[in-house]
Amino acid sequence: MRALDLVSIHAAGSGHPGGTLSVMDIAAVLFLDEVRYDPADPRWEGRDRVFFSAGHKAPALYVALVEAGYLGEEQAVTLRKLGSPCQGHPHAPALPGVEVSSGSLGQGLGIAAGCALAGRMAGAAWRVYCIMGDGEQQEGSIWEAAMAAAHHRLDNLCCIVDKNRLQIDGPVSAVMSIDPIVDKYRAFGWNVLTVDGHDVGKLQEAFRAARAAKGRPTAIIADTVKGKGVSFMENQAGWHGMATKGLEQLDQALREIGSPSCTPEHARKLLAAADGFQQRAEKALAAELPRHGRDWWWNAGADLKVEMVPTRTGFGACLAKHGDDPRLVTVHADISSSISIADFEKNRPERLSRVVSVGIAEQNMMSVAAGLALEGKIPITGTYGVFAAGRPWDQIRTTICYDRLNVKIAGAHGGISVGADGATHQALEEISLMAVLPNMTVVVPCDSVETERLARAAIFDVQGPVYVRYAREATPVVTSETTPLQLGAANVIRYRGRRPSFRDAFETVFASAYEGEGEDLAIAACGPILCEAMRAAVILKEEYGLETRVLNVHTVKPLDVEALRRAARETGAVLTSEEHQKGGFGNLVAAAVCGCAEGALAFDRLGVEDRFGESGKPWELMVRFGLAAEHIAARAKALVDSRARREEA
Ligand SMILES: Cc1ncc(C[n+]2csc(CCOP(=O)(O)OP(=O)(O)O)c2C)c(N)n1
Ligand SMILES: [Mg+2]
Repeated sequence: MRALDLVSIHAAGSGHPGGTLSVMDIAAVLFLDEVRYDPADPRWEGRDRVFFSAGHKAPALYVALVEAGYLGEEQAVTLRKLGSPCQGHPHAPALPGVEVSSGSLGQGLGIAAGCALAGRMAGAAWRVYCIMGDGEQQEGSIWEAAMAAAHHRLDNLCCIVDKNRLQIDGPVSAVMSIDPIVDKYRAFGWNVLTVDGHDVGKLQEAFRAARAAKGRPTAIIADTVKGKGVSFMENQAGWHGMATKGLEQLDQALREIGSPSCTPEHARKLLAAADGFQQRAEKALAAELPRHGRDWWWNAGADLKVEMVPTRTGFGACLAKHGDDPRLVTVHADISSSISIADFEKNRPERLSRVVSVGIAEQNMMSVAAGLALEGKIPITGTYGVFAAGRPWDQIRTTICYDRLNVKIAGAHGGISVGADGATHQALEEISLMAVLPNMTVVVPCDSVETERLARAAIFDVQGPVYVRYAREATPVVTSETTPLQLGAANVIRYRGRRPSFRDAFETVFASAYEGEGEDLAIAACGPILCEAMRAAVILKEEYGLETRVLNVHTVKPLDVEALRRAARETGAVLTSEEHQKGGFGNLVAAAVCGCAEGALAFDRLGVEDRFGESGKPWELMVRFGLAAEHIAARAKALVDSRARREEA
C-alpha cells in the first residue's frame, strides 16, 4: 500500500507522502480487518462508515480502496490528473467508497458524529470511524464535535488521531501544541486509547476495545512517524506535500519499502498507465480550445514574449521589503511558506517576535488579528482563500468589518489555477464573500509586480480591513514599477501592436486620464485573468481587426464605477472576465454600467459556470473551465457580432 501510494504521488507530480505513509497501517487495519463493507454495493446500508477528515491523506484512502476492491491500481495512479476519480482531495460523488468529500480540515468529526447519531436513531449495528491528523486537532470545530459526541454518548463512534508530530510549518508542538491530547479527549468524556500506530496487532486490539466501550465514543491516539518506511522522508516536515523527483528517488523509496508486488518494475507499468490517462485527457482538452488563426498561446510565437512569476511572490516581496515597520505583525495558520507570508521573517530573525502562529485555526486567526488591531498593530493574516474568506467569514464580518479594524487578509490560491489540489482548495467564491461586506476593501492584483505594490498600499494607505486576493501558479508579468497604479482607480490598457515583449506591446494609463479611441468593445477583468484579457485583445486585433479597451479593475471594492460607465458608454459592448464563480466580479460591473449607455449595451460575463473546480494542471484547468484568452476572444467576438446583427435589424 505504501509503495502504490508513492507511485501514485510520483505520477501526479504532487501530493502528500508524509501524512499518507504515517496513516497507512491504520488505513490497512481498518479496511482489511476492522470495517465491514461490500465493494459490489458501495452504499450497502449495513456497511461501517469511514471518514477521512484529513482529506490531504486521500492517496492513503485510495490505496485502501484498491485493497478493498473498490478500484484498480491503474485508476489509483491517475491521482490528481484531469478527469480522475482520484481527486487531490476525496470527492465522494466521483468515487464509490468515499463517504464524504473532505480537504477542509476539522470537519470530519462533526460529520461522523451526525452519522453516528443517525445510526443510533435507526438502531443500526454499523459503526463510524473518523481519521484525523494531529495538526488538524487545532481546529476548534473538532472540539465542538468532541463535546457533542460525548454528550450524546456515541459509543458507535471511534476516531483515530494520526499523531505523527508534524504539520506543514514544522513540529505540532512548535506551531500550536495540542498536548496533552489524551487528557483533553478524556476531559471531554471520551474513552481514550493510545497505541503504536505502526503495530498492526496493537491497532486491531485498540479497535476491538473501542467496540467494547459502552456509553461513550472512543479516541485512538496513534503514535506514528510522518513519512514512515522511507528513510529520507521520515520525520521530515518538507515531505508533507512533495512528490519524489526522478525515477531514481522513487526507486530508492520503493526499495526501502520492499513491497513484493509493487516493485520498481511494476511501478514502471503503473506510471505508463498514468501517462496514457494523461495523454488521453490532453487530447480531449485540445479540442476544447477555440481556434483563432495562428497559435497565440503564451510564448508560442517569436515575439510577444512574457515572463511568468506567481503573484504570491509579489506578496512576499512586499512583506520582506516593508516588514521593519514595528506595527506589522503576521498571523500564520500553518501554510506560511506556500502563501509567501513567511517572507516577512525570512533571513530576518529580529522580526520573529512579530510573528504569531495560531495553528490550523482560521476563525481564531481572525479574532486574534482583531485583538492585535485594537491595540494599534497592523496584523497581516493569510491562508488559502477558501479558508481565509469562507471559514472565518462571521469573524471577518462582525468583528473586523463592523468595527473597521485594520486587519489585512491575504487570500492566496484564488482561482482554478491552483491546480492538482482540486475543488476544495480552489477559491472561487471569495470576491463575492468579501466584496459584500461593508467597510471592506478588496484588491485583486493581476501580476506579481502589481501584487507587491497593491499589498503595500493595502497595508499602509488603507485604514481598515483589506482582502488581497492572489494566486498560486506562475502567471505573466504585464506591469512594471512605473505602470500607473492607484488603489481604487482602474487602468485602461491598450494593445499597440506586436513587440518583442508582450508587456511592451501595451500602453497603460489611468482610466480617468484616458481619451477614448472609438474602440469596438471593452473587457473588464481583475487578477491574473487580466493577462488573458490582454492576450485576447491581441487576438481580436490581429485576427479580426477589433480594438479592445482592456480595463484593469484591480480594486474590486471600492469599484471605479466611472471608468466602467465611460467604457460602456464609449464602446457600447462590455465583457467581464474573472477566475471566480461567474458574477462575483461581473455582477458588480453589471450593476455599475446598468442603464448608462445611450443605446442598448451589449454585455456579457465570463467566469466559472456555477460549478466546483477539479484536479488538473493549472493551465489545463484554465482551458477546461473556459478561462483562457482564446475563450475570452471568442466571447468578445460573439458579443460584437451580436451587436452588429442587432444594429442591422
Ligand atoms: C481548514 C484548512 N486549513 C488549512 C489547510 C491546509 N492544510 C492541509 S494539510 C495541513 C496540515 C495538516 O497537518 P496534520 O493534521 O498534522 O496532518 P499530517 O500532514 O501530519 O498528516 C494544512 C494546514 C486545510 N486543508 N484546511
Ligand atoms: Mg501531523
